[in-house]
Amino acid sequence: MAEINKNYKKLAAGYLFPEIARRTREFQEKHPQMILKKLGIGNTTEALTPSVVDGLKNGVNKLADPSSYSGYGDEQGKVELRQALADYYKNRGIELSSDDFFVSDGAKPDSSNIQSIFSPESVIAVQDPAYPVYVDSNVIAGRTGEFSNEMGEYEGLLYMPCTEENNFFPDVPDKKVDLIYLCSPNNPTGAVATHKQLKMFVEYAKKNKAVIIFDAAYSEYISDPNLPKSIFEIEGAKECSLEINSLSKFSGFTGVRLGWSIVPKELVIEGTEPGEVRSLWNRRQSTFFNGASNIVQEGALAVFSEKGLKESNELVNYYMENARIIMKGMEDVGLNYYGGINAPYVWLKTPEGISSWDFFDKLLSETGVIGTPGSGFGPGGEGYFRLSAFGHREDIEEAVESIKKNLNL
Ligand code: PL4
Repeated sequence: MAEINKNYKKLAAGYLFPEIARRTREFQEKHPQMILKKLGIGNTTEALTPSVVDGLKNGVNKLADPSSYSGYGDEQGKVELRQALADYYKNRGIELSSDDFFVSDGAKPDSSNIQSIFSPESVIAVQDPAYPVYVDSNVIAGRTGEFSNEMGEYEGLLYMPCTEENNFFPDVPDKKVDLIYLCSPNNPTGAVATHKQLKMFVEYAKKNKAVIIFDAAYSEYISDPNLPKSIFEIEGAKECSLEINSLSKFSGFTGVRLGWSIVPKELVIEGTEPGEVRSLWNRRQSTFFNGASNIVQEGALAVFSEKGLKESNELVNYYMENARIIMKGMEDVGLNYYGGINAPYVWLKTPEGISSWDFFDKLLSETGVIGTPGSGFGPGGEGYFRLSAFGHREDIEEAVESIKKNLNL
C-alpha cells in the first residue's frame, strides 16, 4: 500500500511566501482600485546587467552552432565556472579547491537538500527567526516532532533566539546539537555575525562534532570591511562547515537561477575520511540533479569578469539605497527598526500590542504596502515585520510616502 510521507502533515502552515501571495491576491480582489506596493518577498526587480546579458547570449549562440553545441553537462557545473568561483574566493583570501564547489540552480534547493546527506537522527539548531526552508526541510525529513501551537515551535528542534538583547545573533547552543544553520547577513533580521561570533560557533562545532550549514545568500550586501562574508574566513571552519550562496541577490538571478554550495574536502564528520562528506554531496547531486542550465552558467561566468563584478556591485548599491530610503521613512514615522545597513532587509518592530500578521493586515489596508510578518520566520519573529529593499526606486519611494501619509499609529 502506497503511503504519503506523513511528515508533510506536520507542517504548521502553508509555505510563507505563497501564503503572502494568497492573502495579497484576496485583498486585491476585494479592493481592485488600490495600487499595491510590494516590499514583501525579497525578489529582485532591476534588469540583468550588460555583461550578464552578453554571457547568456553567448550561451545561446553556442547552442545554436553544431560545432559548439552541448547537451548534458557535469552535474557539478562547468569546470571554468567552478574555477572562477574558487578564484573569486581566493581573491578574498580564502583558499578552496574548485572541486569543493557544486554549481546548482540556487541557494534554496541547496539549503533544503543538504540535510539529506546527514543522519535522520541529527539534532538540528536554527536561528529564530530564520529563512523557513531550514526548518521545513527538516520537518519533511522527519527530524522533528509535532508542531506545538502553544509554543509556535516544532518539538525536537533547537531554536536559537535572535533578539534585540543579543543584537539578533544567537549564542552557541547550551546543549549538544549536530547540524547548525546559520545565515549571515540574516534573513529576516538583517543582522550580520562578527568574526568573533562565528569563531565561537566554529569552536562549538569542533568540540561537539557538529556541522555548520552557512547560508551566505546576502554576503555581497556586507559593505563593512570588518564583517566576514564567508564562514571560511574563520580559522578551522573548513573542518566543520559548508557554505551555500547564489547569484540571485548579487546579480539579479532570482529568475535566471544559479547557486553553489561549497563542501570542502577538509570537512570531516565522525566516522568519515577527508573528502567523504564532499563525495556524499556529489553522489546526492549526481543522482537527483542534472546540472545547472548551460546557458545560465555562461551568464554566471560573465558575472565573475572584472566588468561583471563591477556591474553586480552597482546593483547591490541600488538596492541598498532603497534600504536607506526605507530606514529614513521608518524614522520619520517613529517605528523602531533593525538591519538595513549590511543587508537588504529592514526589520521593524511592530507597534506595541500588534502581532506580525495583524500589522501585515493593517499596513496593507491602510497603505497598500505588502511586507512580511516576522512570525512567518519562526516564533522569535513575532512582534516584528520585514520590509524588503528589492524594488524599483519609485515604488520604494511611493511605499514609504504612503506609510508616512496613511499609516495610523
Ligand atoms: C521567495 C537566506 C527570499 N520563492 O534564489 P535562491 O534560491 O538562490 O535563494 C533563496 C534564498 C536562500 N537563502 C536565503 C534567502 O533569503 C533566500 C531567498 N529568500 C525572501 O524573501 O526571503 C525569497 C523568498 C522564494 C523562496 O522561497 O526562496
